[in-house]
Amino acid sequence: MKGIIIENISNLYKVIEPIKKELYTCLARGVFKNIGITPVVGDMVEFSEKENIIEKIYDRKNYIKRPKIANITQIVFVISMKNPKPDLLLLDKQLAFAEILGVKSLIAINKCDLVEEKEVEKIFNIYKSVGYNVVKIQANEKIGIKELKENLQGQISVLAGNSGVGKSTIINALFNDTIAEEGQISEKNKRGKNTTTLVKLFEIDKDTFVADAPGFSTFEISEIEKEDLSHYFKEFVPFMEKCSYIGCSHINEADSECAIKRAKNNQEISESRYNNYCKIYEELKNIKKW
Ligand SMILES: Nc1nc2c(ncn2[C@@H]2O[C@H](COP(=O)(O)OP(=O)(O)O)[C@@H](O)[C@H]2O)c(=O)[nH]1
Ligand SMILES: [Mg+2]
Ligand SMILES: [Zn+2]
Repeated sequence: MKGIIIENISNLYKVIEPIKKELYTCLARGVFKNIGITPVVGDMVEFSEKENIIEKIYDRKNYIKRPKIANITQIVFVISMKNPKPDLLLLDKQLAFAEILGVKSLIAINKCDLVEEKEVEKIFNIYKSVGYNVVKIQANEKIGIKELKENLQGQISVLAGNSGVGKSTIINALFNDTIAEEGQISEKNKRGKNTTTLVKLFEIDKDTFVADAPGFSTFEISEIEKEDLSHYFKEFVPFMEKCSYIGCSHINEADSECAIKRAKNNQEISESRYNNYCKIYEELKNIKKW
């Protein structure tokens, strides 16, 4: 039988069989350890129904180390307008990470009730004009949840964002909308407010999974070369080839030589995105020196 691992507690794996939606609690075969691979949440696996043993792990489309999760198709970056205030440097770093990973990004701007509309619009427009999908929500009142849900359809999404931005509230709002999933709600509530480090996939609709992944706010982009960073700021790409020098850093070069700086001056690239690019570039430079 074929299934998807939706939860892992020590050596036990909860596997959902996607057609009948039956849940199986499985062990993994010892052979995986020998070949240096352990099943993780998100893995598509072959398992024996009789013995409840995972026999095979299908090739992964992608894999994130912290938290351990495989085969995601989308990351939902949650920011809140207030408490905590938006951290756009972190967001831009995370968006670059998603570009490297090759998964879709969705930005959810939460707690829109706590500030004036024009503040929300400012951030919305920065990212909308880059070409990202952006939704404005107020999770505690379930405002905007329908549009959010439309953007989750058919995807395996993981929610990322600083503590307190509203990730758990969003997951609950998504569920309350799906009456058939009551079993999963109560299981969720049982765990209460404990800050658990476990990743768990929730099926909110057919072929639609969402994971609340605590700790999924620090990203490893340190592996990338600073020279490659601009490729992952996707609105920079069309301008890059018009820079005078190959290997233009888009920082120290004169405005007359750098098409990205010119684009920033003409407001074709947002100042906020450009400044964060410079900050991340510096960070990467310092990591490498170290
Ligand atoms: N005012 C307001 N508060 C919210 C909203 N969404 C969530 N909250 C509150 O923000 C706090 C943190 O939410 P939580 O879901 O635990 O954040 P998490 O740490 O990202 O999982 C809770 O007290 C929520 O009730 C919102 O849209 N507006
Ligand atoms: Mg939470
Ligand atoms: Zn340049």
